[in-house]
Parts: sequence; structure tokens; C-alpha cells
Amino acid sequence: MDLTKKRFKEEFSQTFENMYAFDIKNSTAIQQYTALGNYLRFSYSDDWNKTNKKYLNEQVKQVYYFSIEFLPGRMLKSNLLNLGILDTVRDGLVDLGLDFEEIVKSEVDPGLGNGGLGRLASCFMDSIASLGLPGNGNGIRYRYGLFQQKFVDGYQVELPDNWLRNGNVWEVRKENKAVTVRFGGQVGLVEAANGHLKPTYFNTQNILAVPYDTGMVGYQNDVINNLRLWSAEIPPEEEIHYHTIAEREQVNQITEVLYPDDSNHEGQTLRLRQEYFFTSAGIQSVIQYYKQTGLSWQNFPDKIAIHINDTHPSLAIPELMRVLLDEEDLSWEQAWEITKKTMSYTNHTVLQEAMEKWPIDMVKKLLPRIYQVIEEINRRHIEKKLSLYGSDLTYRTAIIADGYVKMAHLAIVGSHSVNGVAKLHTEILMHDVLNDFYQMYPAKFNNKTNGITQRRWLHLANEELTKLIDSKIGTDWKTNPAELKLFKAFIADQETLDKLGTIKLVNKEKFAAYTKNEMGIEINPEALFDVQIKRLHAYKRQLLNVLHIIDRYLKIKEDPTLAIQPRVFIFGAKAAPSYSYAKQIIKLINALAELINNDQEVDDKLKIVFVENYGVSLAELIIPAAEVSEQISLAGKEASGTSNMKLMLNGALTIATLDGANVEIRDFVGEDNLFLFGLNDQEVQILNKNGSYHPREIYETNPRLKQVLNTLIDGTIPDIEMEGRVIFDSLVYHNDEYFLLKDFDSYIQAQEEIDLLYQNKTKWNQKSLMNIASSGPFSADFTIQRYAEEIWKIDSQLIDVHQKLFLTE
Ligand code: GPU
Repeated sequence: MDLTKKRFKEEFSQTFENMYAFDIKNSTAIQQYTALGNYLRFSYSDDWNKTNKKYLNEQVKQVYYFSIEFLPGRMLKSNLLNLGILDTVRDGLVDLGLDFEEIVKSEVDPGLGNGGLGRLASCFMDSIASLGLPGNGNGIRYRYGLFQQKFVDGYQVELPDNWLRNGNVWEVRKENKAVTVRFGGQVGLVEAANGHLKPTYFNTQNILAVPYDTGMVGYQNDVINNLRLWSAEIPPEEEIHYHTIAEREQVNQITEVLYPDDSNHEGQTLRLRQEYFFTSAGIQSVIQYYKQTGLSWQNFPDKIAIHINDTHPSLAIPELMRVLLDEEDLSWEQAWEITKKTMSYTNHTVLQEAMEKWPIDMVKKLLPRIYQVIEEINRRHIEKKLSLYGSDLTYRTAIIADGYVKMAHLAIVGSHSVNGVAKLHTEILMHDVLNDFYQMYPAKFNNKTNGITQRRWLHLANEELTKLIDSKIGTDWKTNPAELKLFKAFIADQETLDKLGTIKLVNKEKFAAYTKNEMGIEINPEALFDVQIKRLHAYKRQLLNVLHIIDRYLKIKEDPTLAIQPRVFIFGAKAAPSYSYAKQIIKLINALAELINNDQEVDDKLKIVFVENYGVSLAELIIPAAEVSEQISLAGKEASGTSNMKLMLNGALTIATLDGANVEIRDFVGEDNLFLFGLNDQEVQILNKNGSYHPREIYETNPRLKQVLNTLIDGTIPDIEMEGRVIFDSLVYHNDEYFLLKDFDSYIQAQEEIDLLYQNKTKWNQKSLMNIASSGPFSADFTIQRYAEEIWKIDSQLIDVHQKLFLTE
């Protein structure tokens, strides 16, 4: 976007006065932010409109990314960067006497997702627009996002996230594009004009789905795609039927709040309502769009791709069938061909507890027509496969079985592509978790390793590192992240290595200022910063990290003069409110922090910082300051992980199991530049199969580990009687499901290697540089390029080939 500083200052001041009718000098940061957001939205509205029109007029194929979560982070800076006016605006604001960073901070961070899955969706939206690909997001406009986390006496307390309190400058309400979503009622057959019997719905509850659109600004390419989030309302013409506040509330509830469960299925009706609500609304709006093209239904899959992000939107499959059958009068065969060709599905987990299944009665009652369609899909599936695969295999793939509708089965049968999110994850899907389906549909399965947007996670979050890279290898890496590998040429350049160290130190100082001001914890920026930031889950093994910290603490207490590498252990994690074990681990970490941080003898040698309310904005502060990246899930459990990629990109060294995308990180950066430990997934499988794992024996025979574990129950750590006992028992007596005791020794050993390496700053910085320079392949731009070419079959609309991003690994 062309904008001079002079013009910006004039126009922005004018916008402010138009909005508020007073002088900008007397305003608050929130008012300045609001005016600036509005000013920007006005400035790109023309490109937004043009992008939409171009897609329609040229009838290009578009993808619709259906996701029950989007976790975009603050949008002001990223929009400025992508519009190409970050520096102009920043300088202009300084001229006006305003504080840019204060303005940036006054934007709320929309928490419309839980973690990796939602953040991936937003990284993808950024890459889709930046590659000039015609693509749109489809999701829910939650009135309240993921809860705000507070610690009270070390326990997690959840507060509502009223993120819309001050409005939302980026969204545009489009009541003219509203559609009706129907729940409940009965299905009957009524004779249509042509004499056919047609399914007709009676006594349904009709909900108005109103879209709120947000522009997804591409990186300096004039492309503005659309993220459409739906809000539930009472249709004005139905107001008359709503007599009580409770009845009205029931409607608002549909889009009231995000379910706070990450990788865990809680089978509540309201969640099923949410799932149908946004998929039905999305499908209907796609259909409305398609009808404008005037093309025949057979061409639908040539113009539309619909991607379902995990199974939460998988009702899109029977919903598209329903519309094509009941509203557009297609035959089953025609509708099914179109649906399968249109739909593609990503699986994000192998955890059994995360697999969605809905009780038949619940689906029947809430969505009677959809249930009929699913029954018919299932009937035909079984009928077709029985003779080919025999009854055992075929019935294991049934969509309806054991009283439930199995959503992953529906998603696989009803789509043409099924992908995992890292090589290892896809292997496990094909050969283990989804092997029955892999035998039936080998060609559907493919891998798309996750990625992250380097624009937010390097360019914006770490401006100093960005400048250093620019000064060494130029700026082409910004549109072709593979070019980051050129940075490897500076592996022996002392000046570059020293600069890397200085930049890291400055970022650490910034984080230290935060912990001091916001948490009252003083940390030494010269200590090693060790970071584990992700949802709290037993399988992610934050507890293994804790065992290591306790081990260090005991060592220091035994010999307070010990020369040990000072470390700050940084945690950020929310636990699902109903996940009591995870909450007990939070309490343990906080109690341990209380003990260690206040122990004079320990001093700077060991500190724990558990940040409250970890989210995208805190990630942007922590990741650039990180030196060690903890990626220590039990092998075979983490589908991919994405913080591993962000931390690597910012020069942290990874300590990892061979799980998820860690495997590919190892492949790119080389074994010498990260620290591997622990069981691999094969070894885990064997131990699980032959039942030969006895954690109690390890406890009894490993004195060091025994001493560490005993601190959980012997009063060493104060105020955790209950939690300490539960955790101790889970590890020692209840089988240690995630093999912490088994992996303890090798984890400690890897940590000792880290301490040793850290003594040599040059060697450390060399490995840090290798990590930065090897992270290009994990750009979401590449991931999206592969989705676009191999699954969606959509093309970039950028005319200028120099603007296009090319994968050249
Ligand atoms: N993931 Br299923 C979530 O964040 N939430 C979920 O409900 C499910 C998966 C994560 C995976 O745990 C993580 O390994 C992966 O990197 C991420 O999705 C994106 O694929």
C-alpha cells in the first residue's frame, strides 16, 4: 500500500476526530488503537472488495477452511506489516506524540481457540492470503473466548474472556448474508410439484446465523481474503415465539463461549449444536456464492474445495448432501460424487479421548434429517465394502456403531483426502490408528507437515533478529523462507555469532522486565532460559520437566557451593477446567516455584516462572527470549507440535523426543544441533504391548529418581499434600502411562549436555544459528503450497511471478 508519513498523519488525525469529536492529544491508547484500526480497515476495504470480486468474476477455484477455532493473535501490527506500512505508521505516530507499543498492547488478543489447532488455522489464513491463494476461513464468532487464567494460591482459576468489551475494529457484520440454521423437529415426506416425495422438515427451531467478516491481509500483495465467523441470533420474524428469557438465552448460547478442551472430546449437546451451526451456515453461504456463478452442480468441485480442520466440522459432509438432495434435487449418486470431491479432512490427533463420537439419540433428536443422511451414507458404505473386505474390517469402519456416530469415520468416508500433520503422525495413522481405512482407501492418505508463519513469529516478534538476517542474506527469505538457509554461511563469523548472542540477551532482558513488573519475580538475563509453552496435558509431560527441576534443586541444596549453570525454567500452560490431573500439575509447578524462588541458598541458580494466561501475545514475548525449547511429549502422542518450530526459528535449541514434527526438525537441523532423548514410538509400542513396564521397579532401583519423587510426598514441597500424593501414585503405582520414569535418566543426561554446551558461547550460538537457518522448511507458506497443489487444486492469483512464493528446498 502506498502511504506517505505526511498523508498518514493527516488522514489518521482526521479519522480520529471524526470518530470521537475531540483532539487526539487528550485520548487514551484504546481510543487511538480503535481509530487506527478503523483507519486501516477503511484503507484496505477497496482491495478487500476487489479481491472478492476478482474471485467471483474470474470464477477461480476457492478453498473454504472450516475450523471450530481460529487463534489469530493481535492483528494491528501484522496488518501493518502485511500492508507494507509498519514503519511509516510507527514513525507517523511518534511524530504525533503517541506511543506505538502502548497502542499495540491495547488491542485484545482474541482467544477463539485453545492451542495448536486454532493457531495453525490462523497461520494458514496468513499464508493463504500471502501466497495470493483464493481461500476463506469459516468458523464461530464466540462471544467469550478461551477463559482468562489466574493463579490463586497456585491453583488455576478461570475467568470469562469478554474480548468484545470494546468492540472489534477488524470485523464487519453482514446481516444481508445471514442464513437460517434449523435444529430439531421432524422429517416427513411431502409430494413435490414433480410428483416425487420430498423430505420436508416440520417444527424446527430456526436460528439466524449472522456472519462477521474479517479481512485476511496478504503480505504486500494487495490480496485481502475473508475470515467469516458466525453468530447465532433469533430471527426477527420468530421473535414472537420466544416468551421467556431462558428461551432467548438458549439461542445466544450457541455462540456464547468456546469449549476449553484441547484434544479432548466432551460430548455435550451444546457442542454438537455449535458444530452443526457453523458448518451448516458455512455450507449454505458457499452454496449461495456458487449459485451466483451460474455453473452446473457437476462443476462444483472444480470451483469449491472445503477443508475440515479435524472432525469438528465433519457435519459439513451430510450437510452438503442434504442441500444437494433436498434443496437442489440432485440424485444421491450425483450428490455423493460432488461431496467427496469437494471435501478434504485433516486429522490432528491419535489420542483416543479426543476422537469425537456422538450418541445416536442425541444426533437424531437435534438433527433428524442429518441423521438420516448419515445413516444412508453408512448403509451404502457397508454394503459396498462388505464383499471387498469381509465383515470384520468393514464393520470396524462403520460410521454408526455401538450406539454412536463416529465423526472421524464420517470424515474419511465422505472426503477424497485424509492427511496427518507430520510424517510420523501420518505413518501412525496409516499403519495403526486408521489402518482399517488405509487398507480401504490407500490413495486418500497423505502427509502435510504443519508450518508456522514467519511473518508473525520472526518478522514481528523478533525485529532485531530480522534485521540481522536481512543485513547478512538480504530480504528474499521473507517471500521465500527456504532462503533462510543462506544464513548458514555465517556459521564461523564471530561477529554474527556475537550479534546473535546480544539480540538474545536483549530479548531475555525484555522478558525479565515483564516478570519483574507483572509477576514480581526477578530473573537474571544471563541465566539460561528454558521454555515449555503449550497446553497442560499429561502426554506433553510438563511433569518430566518438573522432575528435572526438582533434581537440580536437590543438588543445589546438597551442595550450595556447587558450580551449576544458572537456569530459568519458563512455563506457560492452561489446563482444561475439568482436567483435574492437569490442574494438579499446575499447582505443583506453582508450589515448587514458590519454594525455589524464595530460597536464598538457591539464589540465581534456579528460578521458575510460570506465566499466567499464556496465549499468542505472551508467546510473542517468550519465544524470542528462549534458549532451550522443551519438546518432550511421549513419542507417538504429539501429532506435530508447532511451538517447536517457532522456538527453533528464534534460535532456541531443542531438547526432544522423536515425536511429531521433532523428527523432521532433527532431519533438517541435524542431530548435532539438538538434544534427543528417551524412548522412540516403536519402543513405546512394544512396552505397551508386552506389558513389561514396571515403574515401581525403576522407583526402587534408581536412588536419584527415588529421591526426586519422594519430594512429592514428604513435605519438601510445601502445600501440595493432596496433589503430590495423586501425582506420585500415578507415576509409581498406577503404571506411569506416559513413561516418565523410564525416560528420566536419558532426559537428565541430555540436560547435562545442554549445561555443558552453554559454557561455550560461540559453540552455542553456532547451533542457534543452525537452528534459525534450518527452519525455513517449516514455514506455513510451504505447507499451504502443498495443500493448494495436492489437495485443494487451487492456484495463486498473483500476476507478478516475483511476488509468488516458490518452494525450493
Ligand atoms: N491439537 Br485434536 C489441538 O491443539 N487441539 C485439538 O483439539 C487437537 C489437536 C493439536 C495437536 O495436539 C498438535 O500436535 C498439533 O501440532 C496441532 O493440533 C496442529 O496440528
